[in-house]
Amino acid sequence: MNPAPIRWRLTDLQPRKGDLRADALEGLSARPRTLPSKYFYDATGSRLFEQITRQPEYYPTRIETAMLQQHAPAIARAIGPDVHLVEYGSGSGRKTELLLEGLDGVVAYTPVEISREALLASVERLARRFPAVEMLPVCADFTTAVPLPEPARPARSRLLFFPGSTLGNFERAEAVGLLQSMRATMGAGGAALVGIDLDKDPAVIEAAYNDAAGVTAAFTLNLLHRLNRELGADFDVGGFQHRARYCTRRRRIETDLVSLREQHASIAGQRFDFAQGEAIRVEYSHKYTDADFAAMCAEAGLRVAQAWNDADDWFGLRLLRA
Ligand code: AVI
Repeated sequence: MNPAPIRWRLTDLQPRKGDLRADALEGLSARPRTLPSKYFYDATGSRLFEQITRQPEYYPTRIETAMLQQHAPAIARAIGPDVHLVEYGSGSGRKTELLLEGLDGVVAYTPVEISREALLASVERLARRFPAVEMLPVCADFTTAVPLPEPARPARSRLLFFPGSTLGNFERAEAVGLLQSMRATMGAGGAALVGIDLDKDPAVIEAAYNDAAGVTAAFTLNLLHRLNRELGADFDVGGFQHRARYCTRRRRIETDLVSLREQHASIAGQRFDFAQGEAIRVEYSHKYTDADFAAMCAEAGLRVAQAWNDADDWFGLRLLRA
């Protein structure tokens, strides 16, 4: 017997993946020096991130997954039937599956993802598992407003799913901009389900970004390996160290690559000198209080319609409406 046909249609908005060379030269010339965290996710970085999510110290993925399992019925009740589920990023699997299983009749699923390979891989897998759901992947940069494809069978509403506290990797003004474009995308009657990491004991947070197995350190240092591989740079990666510290005032993990000695590296013929102890800022991971998050939503014209926290108040799911 032939397998059931897989119903899916790709919309390719041909996003620019960014310009690694120009961004690296600009960031390393700035003071303090920076490299954008979006460049973490090449094939090696994506694999290392998956490994991070399985480290005992990295609580967000574990807790959020358990919360989705527990609250899927309440989320389904709040959303109603016949929904077009839209996910920012191409869902690493289990969390998306929990929603596709738990919501009441998902008409279509649209992951919005900049990497075509990651997008197609996740859709192929989910299409087999959920043959009744029309798969409408969009290859695009979700930080810009994304026009969504219309499902063959009309949906009653859209639910935007933005898990993992990925919002926390954006600086506040960018995060508000992203919430604003989510509001435009979800449309009248739509909602967004956003995962947010909550402010807590700094020791717990710092441990999550400094796992004992050193996976997060390898993930961060991969950025320099990537510059060597793709731009022919000559960083001595062993001469740099991963450092992730929680800034309680700004409520964010600040991750740096710290030069262990005086050294230099060249990229595309341009030389960069590093003093001993000099840092390259590579990532922020903001943590939220209820008041912070509600204020950001209000600035974006959204309100928190429902909120779920785990028993320790470490992680939250927020259902947002216009
Ligand atoms: C993807 N993002 C939400 C992760 C975080 O927790 O900020 C990325 C990460 N960086 C280091 N560990 C995990």
